[in-house]
Amino acid sequence: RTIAIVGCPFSGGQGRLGVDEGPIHMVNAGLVQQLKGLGWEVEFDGHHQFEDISAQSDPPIGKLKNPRLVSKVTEAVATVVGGHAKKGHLPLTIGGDHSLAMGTVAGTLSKYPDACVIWVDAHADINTPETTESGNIHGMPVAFLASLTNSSSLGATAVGETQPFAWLDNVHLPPSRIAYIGLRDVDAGEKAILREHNIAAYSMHEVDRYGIGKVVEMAIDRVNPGRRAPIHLSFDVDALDPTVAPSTGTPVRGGLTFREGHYICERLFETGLVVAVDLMEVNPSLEDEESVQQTVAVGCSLVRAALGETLL
Ligand code: DIR
Ligand code: MN
Ligand code: MN
Ligand code: MN
Repeated sequence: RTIAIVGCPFSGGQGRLGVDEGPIHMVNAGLVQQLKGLGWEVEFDGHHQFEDISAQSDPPIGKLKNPRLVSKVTEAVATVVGGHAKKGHLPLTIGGDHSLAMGTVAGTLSKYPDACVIWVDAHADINTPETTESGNIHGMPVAFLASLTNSSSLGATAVGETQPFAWLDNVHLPPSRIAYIGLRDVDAGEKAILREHNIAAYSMHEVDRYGIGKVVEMAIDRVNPGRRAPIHLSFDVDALDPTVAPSTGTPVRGGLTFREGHYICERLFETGLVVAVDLMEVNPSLEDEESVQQTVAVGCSLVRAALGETLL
């Protein structure tokens, strides 16, 4: 089996510079060799080069910041990820900010229309262009994927300009096929959306209550009842507690322990259903050097766990 690493040095879905360096640090830390060590063929032909759109030519649309840039980049990522999936390879996308998952999940769905998504994150990333308080698109990818919003609701564009994100209007991830683990910083508007659509959401409260073992089984059963559908794992490193993964743009205390994060990855791999993995939001420009090293190392080890590394 072959893994295709898609390195995505991209930060346009949020405001803090440096998250684009995440994939470069993870590859420099030896990720390719580590995955080969697990017995995989690994394809990596350098980090993705994105077309640049200057800030001046990308003013906000409604509240959305950098809409044209994020749309272009995520559409390109969808094509690349979908291309690898169609060859039977397992795309591993390293971010970069979590807006990239609009592209990765769309790519997965192009090959596996019945795929479900396990979204491991402190945040629900399900704001719509109406509910967003920050305007940062990394807080919105799930709303776009689940068609809770469409491009025509984005707000006015220039006369004659086509709506960015129109390409996502044909991507439909049913809300019944999304499960969250690790939530603890969910905006009021997002809570209403989760409730309205009865989305499977296991916050840190449920992790405390049932333990991570039970939570992962419940999450899989909610989105994948027969345990036959392909699984896309989208892991935001800020799901981990900031003591475990300090170098990330929006850390929130009270997160997953090192083992809880790894357990999720190990258990999903054991199902044999994982067809794509994302590891997002490592920002090597935040915190001191030791924190950066720690966060990069934990990012690599989460990926290894999701791709078959076992403790014994
Ligand atoms: C917040 C933070 N809900 C927003 N989201 C983050 O900007 O929409 N997602 N940090 O990872
Ligand atoms: Mn490939
Ligand atoms: Mn996220
Ligand atoms: Mn997050």
